[in-house]
Amino acid sequence: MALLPILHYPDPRLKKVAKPVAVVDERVRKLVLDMAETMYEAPGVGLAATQVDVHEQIIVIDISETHDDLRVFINPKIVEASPETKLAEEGCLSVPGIYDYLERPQRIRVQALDVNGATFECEADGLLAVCIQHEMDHLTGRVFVDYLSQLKQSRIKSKMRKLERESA
Ligand code: K1U
Ligand code: ZN
Repeated sequence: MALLPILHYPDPRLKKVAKPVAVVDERVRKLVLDMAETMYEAPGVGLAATQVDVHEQIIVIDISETHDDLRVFINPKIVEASPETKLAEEGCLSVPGIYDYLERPQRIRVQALDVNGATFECEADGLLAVCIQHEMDHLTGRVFVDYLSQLKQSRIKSKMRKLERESA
């Protein structure tokens, strides 16, 4: 397994739209393992392939405290979303140190492929629902700060650029 470098906002590569995975093969399974190791090490509860500069529709999530409940979603699609919404705090490994509240559907039903290429569906609410929607946004080139006001976005961009300069 290998740790993959995570792109930081406002890197333009975070805006790329991911393509569907054509075949779930050993290459994809190795990428999933590398993404999981990268997420656990960060540490985070989710990671989208876009964040490691791979523009394919792959997400890994583990919201357990024990790091033993890895969920993998390949070519995910939201097939149902509740009309009820919920305000929840979000963070992002691509925007370290920034947290803010977004409103999203409270419950979703997702269809995806697993690591064997089999189709499955699952229902999610709470943190899992927030995380799936946040990661699926990455696959379409959206970062959670894109939903915030222009003022907040420009402050966050300045803060991130300062951090990059300091760590260079
Ligand atoms: O997409 C990402 O960068 C991962 C992100 C997922 C996420 C968390 C919370 C709400 C929405 C999406 C993170 O994992 S941020 C880090 C984080 O939340 C966390 C880190 C350590 C332990 C528990 C949570
Ligand atoms: Zn994120």
